[in-house]
Amino acid sequence: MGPRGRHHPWVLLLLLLLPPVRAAAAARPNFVLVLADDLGYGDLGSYGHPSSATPNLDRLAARGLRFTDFYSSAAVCSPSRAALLTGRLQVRSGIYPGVFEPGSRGGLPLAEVTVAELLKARGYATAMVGKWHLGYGENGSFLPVHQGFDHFLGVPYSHDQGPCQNLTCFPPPDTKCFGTCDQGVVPLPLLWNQSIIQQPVSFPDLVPLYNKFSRDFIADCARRGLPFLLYYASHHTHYPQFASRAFAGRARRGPFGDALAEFDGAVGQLLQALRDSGVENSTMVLVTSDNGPSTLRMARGGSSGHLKCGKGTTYEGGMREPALAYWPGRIAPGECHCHPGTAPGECHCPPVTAPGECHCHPGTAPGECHCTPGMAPGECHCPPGTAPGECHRPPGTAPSSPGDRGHREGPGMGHRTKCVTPEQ
Ligand SMILES: [Ca+2]
Repeated sequence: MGPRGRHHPWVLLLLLLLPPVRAAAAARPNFVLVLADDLGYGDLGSYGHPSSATPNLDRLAARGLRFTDFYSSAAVCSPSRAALLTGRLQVRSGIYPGVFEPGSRGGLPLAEVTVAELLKARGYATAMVGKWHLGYGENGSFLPVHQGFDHFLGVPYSHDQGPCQNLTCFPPPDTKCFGTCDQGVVPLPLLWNQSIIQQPVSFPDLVPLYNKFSRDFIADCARRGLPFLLYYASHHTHYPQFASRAFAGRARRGPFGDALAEFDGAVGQLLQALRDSGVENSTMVLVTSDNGPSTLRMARGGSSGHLKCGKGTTYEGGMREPALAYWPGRIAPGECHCHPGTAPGECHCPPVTAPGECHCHPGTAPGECHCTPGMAPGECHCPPGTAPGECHRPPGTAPSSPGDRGHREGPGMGHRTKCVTPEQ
C-alpha cells in the first residue's frame, strides 16, 4: 500500500501559502507545470546568461516570482520527476539513483499518489505532454494515463535513449542530430496515451505538436468550465538538442540556443493559450528544470552560471534550478525595481547581472531600460532605437560574449572543477 495521506505534494504546499480565495472560480485554480530538461541555473536571460534569447520566460520572471534558491530533489531525470509529481523523496518510491532505460521493467509504483491523481479526484481535467521518464512497463502499465493523467502525448524516456545518427534535429537544411545517441535499443517512439503513433520521432515536428495539444487542452477545459492541470515536460534542451523550422539556426548560442528558444516560444504559446481562453488570471504557472546542465556536453549542455558543476552531481549546479511562478493578481512580481516614472503595474524585474552591467529587458520599449541593483535610478538608458532584448553596456564595461555557437564555450560556462556527470 502506498503512502496515501502522508505525502506533501508541491501543489498543496503552494495552495496553503496562497491567500484565501474569494471567488468561486478561483477556488479551484488551474495549474500549468512546465518542466525543462537539463536546463541550468545560468541558462535564462533572467538569470544572467549573456547570449540566451528567452523573452517569454524573462517576461514571466518580470511579472511573476523568480526563485533564486529553488532545488530539484535529484541531479538526474527519473528521481527528480518522481519527487516532483509525488512530493516525496525519490528513495521512498524506489526511483533512485539512476534513470529508466528503454528496457527497464519497472516504473513509478502505481501506489504512489501523483499530483495528477490528487487533482483528478477533486474534479480536475489532467493532461501531460512531453517527456515522462517514470517507466513504460509491460503493455504501457507505468505510462502517465495510469498515474492520473487523462491524456498523454509525448515520449516515454529521454530522446537520446534510441539511435539518432540518421535523424534530423534541425531543418533546413537537413542537419542530423549531433552524436549517435544510444545504440542497440529501439528508435524513440511518440505516444498518444498508450499507443505508438510515430517511431522514430520526427524531432522538427515534435514541439508544434506539443503546442497544439496544449492549446487544445486548455481551450477545451475552459469551454467546459473544468479546472485543469497541464504538465508540460519539455525536453528540447536535453542532448541532442533539436528545434523546428521556425527556430533552427536562429540563436546566438547555437544549437542549444535554438532548442532553448523553441522552449521559450512554447512557454509563450502556453501563456497566449491561457489568455485566449480567458483563464490566465485563474491559472498558476510554474516553470523549473529537472536537474542541472549536462556540463560535460560543453556548449551542447547548458550553463549552471556561477554554480559549481552540473547534472549528475549534488553540487549546486546539479540541483539548484531556475524557477518562475506566475499568477496575475495573486503572485506579486518579486525583486522588482521600477524605473522612475514607470506606471503602476508596469514594473519589470531586472535580470541577475554582474555589478556595473546593464541589460534591457526583452520586450522593453526603447528608452525604458531597467538598471541592475547598485546603479542609480535613471542612470541607465537604452539609446533611442535600441532593439528590445539588445544589451546596452555602460562605458568601460566588458564587451558582450561572442556566444557559443558550435562548440566554443562562453564566459561563465567553463568547468572550473572537474565533475563526474553520468549521462542520464
Ligand atoms: Ca534531465
